[in-house]
Amino acid sequence: MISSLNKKLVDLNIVVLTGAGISAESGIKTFRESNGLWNNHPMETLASMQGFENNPKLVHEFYNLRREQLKIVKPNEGHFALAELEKKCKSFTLITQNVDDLHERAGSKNLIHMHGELRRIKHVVSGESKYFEDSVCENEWNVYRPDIVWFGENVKGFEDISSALSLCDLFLSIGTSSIVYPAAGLVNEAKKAGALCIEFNLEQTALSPIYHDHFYGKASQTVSEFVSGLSRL
Ligand code: BJW
Repeated sequence: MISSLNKKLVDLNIVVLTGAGISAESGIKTFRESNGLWNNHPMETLASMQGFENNPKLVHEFYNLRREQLKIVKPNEGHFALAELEKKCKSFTLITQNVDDLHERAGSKNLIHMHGELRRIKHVVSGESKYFEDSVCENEWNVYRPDIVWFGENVKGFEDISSALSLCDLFLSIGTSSIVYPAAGLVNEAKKAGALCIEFNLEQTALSPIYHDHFYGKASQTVSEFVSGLSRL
């Protein structure tokens, strides 16, 4: 299937979309699987402006805990393989839905956090965003919110995402359930540009039939093996 690209790796424009599955083996829970992050709460309570306005304490405590967790987790082979791939092709855009910072810690450079970042908070009135590693304390619960894209809010970097997709030869979707839009629909833009589209997951997703090829298994392994294979192109 890769040979159908008819190009050498140094000539390829690659776009990668990652989801919670790529960070699962680093110890960060996914959202929707059993024992996932949202098991104990309906997602609207934690991932919507209305949920935040109803209970800022609950929402800040949830994100404070996850910010603390970032201090102990590390990137895995899947993150490192993508950082290596970036050095070898013509252009590389990594679009992540993840709010952790494991891609940048693995060395990825051209990275778009389309759903925001755990290590940023945003002033609720001015919208000003700042880097923040600690816990938001009680006297600031109504002043700042996590700089995370919640349901009903616009995703970040969409212009850059669209222009990367318009040139794309190879589109890889890794560790996402393909349930949340507009991220799930990016594969359609890649296909319009004529890209070869490949999905990496533990199992089939609702959008698997759209992809040209699939690698089932743990991303740390399947992505590293795939990148090694591409390097021989
Ligand atoms: C492994 C693995 C291993 C595990 N190896 N794989 C109806 C139709 C279409 C759209 C909509 C609709 N109704 C509403 C919408 C829009 C809405 C939406 O899509 N809703 C759906 C639920 C239907 N989207 C939005 O609101 C977006 N904004 C938007 O559309 O703006 C325009 C607009 C403006 C005004 C009004 C309306 C629209 C914004 C979406 C923001 C999403 N934010 C979240 C929450 C962040 C908060 C937080 O972090 O706490 O981002 S949702 C959550 O899901 C998070 C994730 O980034 C996102 C995607 O999840 P992901 O990464 O796919 O994780 P999982 O858990 O679902 O899947 C993990 C996968 O990994 C599984 O498949 C496993 O098998 C696999 N896996 N281990 C490989 N080792």
